[in-house]
Amino acid sequence: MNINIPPNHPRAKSLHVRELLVNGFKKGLVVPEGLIAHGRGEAFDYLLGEHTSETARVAAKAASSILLLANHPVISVNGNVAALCAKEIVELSHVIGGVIEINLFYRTKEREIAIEREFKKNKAGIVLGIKKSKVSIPELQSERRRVDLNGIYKSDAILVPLEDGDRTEALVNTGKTVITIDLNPLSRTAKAAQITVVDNIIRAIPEMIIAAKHLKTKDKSILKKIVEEFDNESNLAESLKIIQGGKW
Ligand code: PTJ
Repeated sequence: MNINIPPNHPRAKSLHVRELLVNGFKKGLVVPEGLIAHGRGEAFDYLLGEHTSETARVAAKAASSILLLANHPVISVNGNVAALCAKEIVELSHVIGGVIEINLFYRTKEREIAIEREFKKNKAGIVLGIKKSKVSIPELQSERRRVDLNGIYKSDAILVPLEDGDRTEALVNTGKTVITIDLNPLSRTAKAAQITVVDNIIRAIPEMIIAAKHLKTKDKSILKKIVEEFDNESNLAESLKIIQGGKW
């Protein structure tokens, strides 16, 4: 059943996003736990005023700069990401010249195939993470430890949106530059990553695409300066202030 959301409903946008998740669940992309994770994100989004803050925009710009500067940038995707913004992830991967790799917490062959199909439907080139890999990230016990030799394993910068804390910390420990998108500025992932975009992924990825398209035309020294001037701790503190002050 697809519900009819009246366009003038005060929470129309948020209800549409819920429908994307529910449809993703029905298509076998999203796990039930993914719906719970979305609920948590939604609560923070409500407190952030459901729009992209200037603080998030600064982080998105730094994130795009890192990905453009990297030799081997990778975007790691899970079920929620596939359901919410597969098309936009594909566009971002093209702009930054990066690779998409499926990496699931609740890993099953069926989900990997369904998620790969979703990205291919949206014109992705190679989607890694399907074949059983022999390489893994040290320190991790879960199914997420297995990574592709030509993807996350050899990446120097990696975007891991909606990620769990253990894996983010393990990735940081490998020496890679880790970027995340997380609506919760207090999460372990938000604190461990070098760059955290505190925004809803449905707005953050389009923001990163705009920034990357613009920055791609600039000299590398400008991108390096943007990265040097970015401070994740104070950026997170700014997002917390927005939540506490309700000043959106
Ligand atoms: O598809 P799988 O098997 O890899 O599983 C994916 C989930 C999301 C279920 C898994 O990674 C998980 O359990 O994630 P966590 O640990 O609940 O973390 C998700 C984080 O993303 C939380 O901090 C949420 O606040 C945040 N979040 C949820 N929805 C959004 C979001 N951040 C940005 N945009 C969202 N739409």
